[in-house]
Amino acid sequence: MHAEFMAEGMRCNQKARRHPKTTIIGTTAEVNAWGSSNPCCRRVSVMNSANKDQPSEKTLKKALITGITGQDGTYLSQLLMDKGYKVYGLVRGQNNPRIAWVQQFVKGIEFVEGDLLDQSSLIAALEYCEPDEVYNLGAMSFVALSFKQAHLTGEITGLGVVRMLEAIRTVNPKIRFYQASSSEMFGKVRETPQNEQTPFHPRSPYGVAKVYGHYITMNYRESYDIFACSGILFNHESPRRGLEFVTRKITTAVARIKLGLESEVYLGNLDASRDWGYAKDYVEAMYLMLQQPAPDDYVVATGETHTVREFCEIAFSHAGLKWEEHVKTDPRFLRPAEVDLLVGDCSKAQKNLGWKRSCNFEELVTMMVDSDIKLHEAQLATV
Ligand code: NAP
Ligand code: F7E
Repeated sequence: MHAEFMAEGMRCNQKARRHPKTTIIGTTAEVNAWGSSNPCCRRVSVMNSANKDQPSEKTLKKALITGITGQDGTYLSQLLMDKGYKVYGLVRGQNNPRIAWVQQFVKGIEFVEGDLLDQSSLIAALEYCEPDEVYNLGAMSFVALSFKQAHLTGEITGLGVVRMLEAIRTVNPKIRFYQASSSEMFGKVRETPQNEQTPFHPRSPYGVAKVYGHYITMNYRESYDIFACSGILFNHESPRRGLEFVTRKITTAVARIKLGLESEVYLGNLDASRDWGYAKDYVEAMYLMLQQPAPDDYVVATGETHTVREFCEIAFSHAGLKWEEHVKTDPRFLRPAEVDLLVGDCSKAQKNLGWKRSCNFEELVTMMVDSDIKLHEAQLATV
């Protein structure tokens, strides 16, 4: 029902685009653009000249986020709204059920339809939103799946970037652009720790697609003077992390085992080492990159690395469990090529952006375990 309501809201926004005298800029002044009692129009409001308390259209910064329905999209949209931005979120598909999930965490985003596979939808989204900044977080982001859907991953995660950059070049080359690059680009690492100068050696179709996205972002910056930045972000996690990623798979399993719903969990390579940080800290770095006097690329990381095994140890022991009694391995979760070790050197981001993390590894793991236990307890209470 909720998702239906949101989809209806998007249809109304399209209507507004065709209404030349309607200025759609905010979410608080509850003046309906069509004077209708249709609930789908409640989310769209009009700035009216009598409403002096609201920021004017000129001063209100606007951002369009792709990947709004992902982990980072929810944290970034909240951060930008707290800073007074009007936030638009690009959503793909018909009646995307993830909209309702986003709305549990953030209220006031205006959703617009669009798909990184579809050039014309990106142009239309930019024409409608007129953003000052675009954050391109949309991707097929699950490395394991990228081996099974290599072509699709290239289309979304790689070519999707050039589609958005072309849309920016066409509609307004002054729009500032953030590309979600990834430590997966380092792959079979050439040096440790990895920094902005470390050569890339991707080990998955996802990593390869991200390398394309990274270089095309750099190319549009150099060729067309677009303010385009790449954040080379190392793994970042949170209670909102997708269940397919190893950290959340482990913390969900801990919660379910603790509550007697399951007894074991099957994982792949326990020796893989990752530089894991907290997603809420990392979206701050994205925002800071687009506020600098000149565009550039930055590594964002903690500088520490931990194995999947260490993650298990802390997660299970936090819940009073012994990980060895519950964690089993299954070759189905091994990858055709693995990234063995990642650890980032974020000194440039610290120095130029003034960025620093707020949460260490143990705090991150225990926060995720506590959150999953609470979530499962709440679910059990409703049964
Ligand atoms: P995520 O939770 O997997 O979210 C991915 C987002 O991409 C979802 O909102 C998804 O929307 C959207 N998407 C997928 N296909 C699309 C398409 N064809 N058109 C438009 N949107 C599409 O990812 P995340 O963890 O928030 O990461 C955000 C970005 O940072 C991604 O680009 C990821 O590759 C990159 N990154 C992540 C990490 C990390 O550790 N989290 C590290 C480095 C880089 P649907 O709801 O429609 O599926
Ligand atoms: O795997 C190992 C697995 O899937 C981490 C994405 O956000 O970060 C993420 O990519 C490690 C790998 O994340 C299981 O083999 C063991 O070595 O949580 P993950 P990822 O592949 O590092 C980068 C920076 C991104 O850009 C990506 O978008 O854990 N591992 N056992 C397992 N992984 C999973 N998923 N499931 C297991 O059972």
